Amino acid sequence: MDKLIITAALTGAEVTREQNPNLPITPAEIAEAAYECFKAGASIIHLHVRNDDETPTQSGDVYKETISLIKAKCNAIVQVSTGGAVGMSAEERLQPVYLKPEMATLSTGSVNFGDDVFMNPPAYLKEFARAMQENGVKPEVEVFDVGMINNALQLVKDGLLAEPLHFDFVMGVPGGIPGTLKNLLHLTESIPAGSTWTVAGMGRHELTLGTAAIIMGGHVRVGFEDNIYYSKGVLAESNAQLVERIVKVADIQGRAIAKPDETRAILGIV
Ligand code: KMH
Ligand code: ZN
Repeated sequence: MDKLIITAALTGAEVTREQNPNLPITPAEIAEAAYECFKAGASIIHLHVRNDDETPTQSGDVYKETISLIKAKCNAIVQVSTGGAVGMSAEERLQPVYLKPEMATLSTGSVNFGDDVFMNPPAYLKEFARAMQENGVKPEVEVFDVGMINNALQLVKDGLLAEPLHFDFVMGVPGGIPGTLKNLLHLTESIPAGSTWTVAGMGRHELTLGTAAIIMGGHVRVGFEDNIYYSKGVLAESNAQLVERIVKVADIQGRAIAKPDETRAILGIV
């Protein structure tokens, strides 16, 4: 089994300070949270940014500032979001890709997202994949439901994505695939041989599916974007606390943790 890649999803676009007062918002707060997660064992930082009033933004300038603050502290891989927030245009969402980060997310299908719809029509898929290809960015394919795997394979056929693919199974979003072990098994059996995968379980699914991934040879994403609780009814104190918890599970299972350069080697990031 490869060493375990831990991704820290620090802020997201939807969680508020009212829900968890420890949510990092400003570039400096996000960079500090990234550094704490790096020290705890995260090698990838899944990055969203916010305006000062907490609203989500895909501003290239805010991403640029945040990335440079993170890079000044550690060598974690920065994976920018191209999902942004529901309702944003393709142009808005693509802005951080032009900064040529090492990685970016690529959602390969539309999905109901709570009361909203996270729109990813076929034209977006092609446009986003092409932008990543042209800017030398490694995509992480975000799979909110099983049909999105096939959409990614179509992009491979179209010459817009290169194998081996790296998938993130985002499970337990209201409107997406439920966060069950049976579904995780089905997803892992539906991707091409040689692919790598990580799992982002929403809420209480973060720990159960993360534990399963550690045992199955997959990788794990944790953080406030997906889960604001440490245990039932108890808010997490920090993103790093969630990273520390999954590191403990990996230790118990005897799975070593990948450092950023080891993660680059596993994912073929040059
Ligand atoms: N905020 C969600 C609508 C991504 O980062 O690429 C989309 C999202 C996925 O968070
Ligand atoms: Zn995200």
